[in-house]
Amino acid sequence: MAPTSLTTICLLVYLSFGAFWRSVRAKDVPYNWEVMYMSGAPDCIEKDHIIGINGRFPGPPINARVGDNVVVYLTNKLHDEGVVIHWHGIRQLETPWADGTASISQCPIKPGETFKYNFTVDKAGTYFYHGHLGMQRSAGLYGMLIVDVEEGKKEPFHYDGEFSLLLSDWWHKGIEEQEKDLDATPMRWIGEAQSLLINGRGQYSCTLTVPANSKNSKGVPGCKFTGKEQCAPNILDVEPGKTYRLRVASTTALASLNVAIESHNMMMVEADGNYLQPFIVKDFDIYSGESYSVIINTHELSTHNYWISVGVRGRDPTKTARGFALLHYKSTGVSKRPKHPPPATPLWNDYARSKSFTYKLFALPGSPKPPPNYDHRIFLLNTQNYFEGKTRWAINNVSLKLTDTPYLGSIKFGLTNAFDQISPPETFIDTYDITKPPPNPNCRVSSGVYNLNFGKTYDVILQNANIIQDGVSEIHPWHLHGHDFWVLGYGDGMFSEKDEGKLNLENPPLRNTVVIFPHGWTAIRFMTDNPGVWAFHCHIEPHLHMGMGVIFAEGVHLVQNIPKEALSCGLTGEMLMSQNHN
Ligand SMILES: [Cu+2]
Repeated sequence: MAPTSLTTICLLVYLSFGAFWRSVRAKDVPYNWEVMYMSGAPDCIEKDHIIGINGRFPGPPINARVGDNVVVYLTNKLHDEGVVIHWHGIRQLETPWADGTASISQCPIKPGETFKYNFTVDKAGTYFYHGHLGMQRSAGLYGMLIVDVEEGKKEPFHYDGEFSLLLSDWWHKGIEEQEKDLDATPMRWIGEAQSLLINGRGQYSCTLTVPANSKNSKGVPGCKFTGKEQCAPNILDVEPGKTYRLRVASTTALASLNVAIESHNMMMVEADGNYLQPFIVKDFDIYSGESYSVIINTHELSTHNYWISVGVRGRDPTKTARGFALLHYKSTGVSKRPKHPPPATPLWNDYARSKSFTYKLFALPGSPKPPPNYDHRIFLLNTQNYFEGKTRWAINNVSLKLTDTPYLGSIKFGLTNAFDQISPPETFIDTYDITKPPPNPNCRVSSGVYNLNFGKTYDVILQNANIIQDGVSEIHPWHLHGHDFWVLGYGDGMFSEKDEGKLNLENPPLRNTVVIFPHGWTAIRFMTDNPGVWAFHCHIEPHLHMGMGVIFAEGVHLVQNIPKEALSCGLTGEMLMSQNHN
């Protein structure tokens, strides 16, 4: 036998054995989910048109291990609207069609239809899932997604038990009305949330901060709970002298949050599924789209219970009821009220405090380092604008409008009529004054995409600016699909050459969501190593609704095996129909 044939046979044996081995190790984690409308009172106020899964709000958690295939058969039981679910933080390597972004990775699942999501979870961490069509996330379509390390492997920190806290903000007005208001001329702002929810529970009409038979200074009565009410707070049962991991994720529509636990320090150990250089805090900020794990040590001896409190930062918090959970020591009675009032949330507009926390986030030594140089750099200026009298958010003066055909299909099959073929600009004029409202408030609306070169290193400099109102700039948490990125740095004002030396190439944290502070910039670096079409957008639901995002396409020609069901709408739908007839 010629040596080449022998090599070929060995390779084939090796490949098939490799495939066999993978299929033995990888476990399918199947879920059958029905997305449906529900009514309920998550913050003690009855509301209908909550979007839940299998009769639950928030949706059921997914628990998997690294290497598992998560398989979700998602049936749309909504009456007259489509649905998709995005698996936030999962990179979807080789399965870009399972990213769950309507108009980008797939068509909305039609009422009555079932779509099979099937993807591998490749990295341990704290993730969540949520709706990614219109403002369905805001209506309650979300849940936790926890990925544990492989069997026999260990996390780089120890804990005896764990809890998940999924944070959200809650409006009494339904999303249909909110969307209508945002699209009105002039725009009617949705206002601040009525309450904050922890694992879908909050209190609006009563308060936990005073005993049941009294009222607080604003006249709000103390809550009377037996514990069975939907809006009764979460209780975390802990034992004295133990170590716990709290997995905290924020899926808020708008609010930036701060989390504190009375009389317990927290050690930050994980952000967005990546390990941090641990550091100790008394409280921490979390923006929409972010997740953290913190480690707490319970007291050796405790005769009472403690509040976990969540409050709003970066926006006026006075209209939004804070969220509370109870850290219950099993050594005490569960009904025993905490001795002290809940920890106060730091002043909402103390941005220096927010920055000092954010600037302390570094990667755990041994984490992947960024390439030392970039191949391409894109500057994205965030502005608030008008288009035909409607308020929009724009990036380099272009406001995103999605199309009916998923980009993944239209780019893969060269359907150039499906979206605007002119790509948005990769930079903006360097004389732009970010401290002032836009000189020309009108922007362009486009469905164009950024075509990124495959296999390269990209920098994105997110530049924040003043909104239409004088002297105001807002916080925006930007989330990238399909990738983690290194956060190289932040700064105030306009990014310039002098900031180049400030970029951290040594131990920048890897994340999938990063904040830009008012009138400031944030620099990130990532590799275009994941063929697909990926959204990069502000995670504030109404901002995205008003166009605050961009579309990155990379290596789409390499994408294989897109299920037909993902493309059964718009021009790809027509293409599939005509193929069926041939
Ligand atoms: Cu935003």
